[in-house]
Amino acid sequence: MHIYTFDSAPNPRRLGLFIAYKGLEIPTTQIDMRSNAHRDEAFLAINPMGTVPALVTDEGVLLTEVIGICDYLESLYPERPLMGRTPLERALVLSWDHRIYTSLLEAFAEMLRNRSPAFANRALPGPIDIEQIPELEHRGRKRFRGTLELLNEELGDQPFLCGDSVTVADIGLLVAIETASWVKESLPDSCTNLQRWLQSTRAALS
Ligand SMILES: N[C@@H](CCC(=O)N[C@@H](CS)C(=O)NCC(=O)O)C(=O)O
Repeated sequence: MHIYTFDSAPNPRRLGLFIAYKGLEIPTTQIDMRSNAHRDEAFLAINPMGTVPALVTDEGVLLTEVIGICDYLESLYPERPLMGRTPLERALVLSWDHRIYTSLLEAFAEMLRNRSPAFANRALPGPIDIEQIPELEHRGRKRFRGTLELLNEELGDQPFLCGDSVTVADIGLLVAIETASWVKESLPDSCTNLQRWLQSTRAALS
């Protein structure tokens, strides 16, 4: 199998932390997004979506979604599980991951991509050129902040999002928080449960 990625971007980072935690070594090519290599014909021939990360299996099948790639790797390499140990845990992990993706990572992308000239006509990732809607920056900011406060309440004194073990959902939340400075956001000090969770999650993944 082969992975195409760009380590410093948020979605690639989700996959990178997953792979590092499991201690996997997978042949990898960096697609330099700063020079728009993800939009080059050579990469589009591999992944017509033009997004990273992407994994091509030994059978030649393309996987383009982080959660799908993680699920595949978890099935192949079940040691050091990150997607739950029982059917119910797995359902909870997938639900949390989806929620973190839609409420935080998409809110982050809304802030990042709807004002900056660097993303003119590129308001959404992928092959379709889409114009910016500047008002979405405000909506993304409101959603991002509100979601952190909600999560802080819901987490309470639980060690991780899905209970006692770190999972792929925690990785998504960690990446959203650690990348927030790109859009001048951060985890408020008042979110004390999440502050504690952040330390535990960094330690669990290191
Ligand atoms: N739904 C994809 C999202 C992948 C994605 O949006 N990746 C960004 C980098 S963080 C990208 O490739 N952007 C390409 C672009 O901006 O055109 C996933 O879950 O992996």
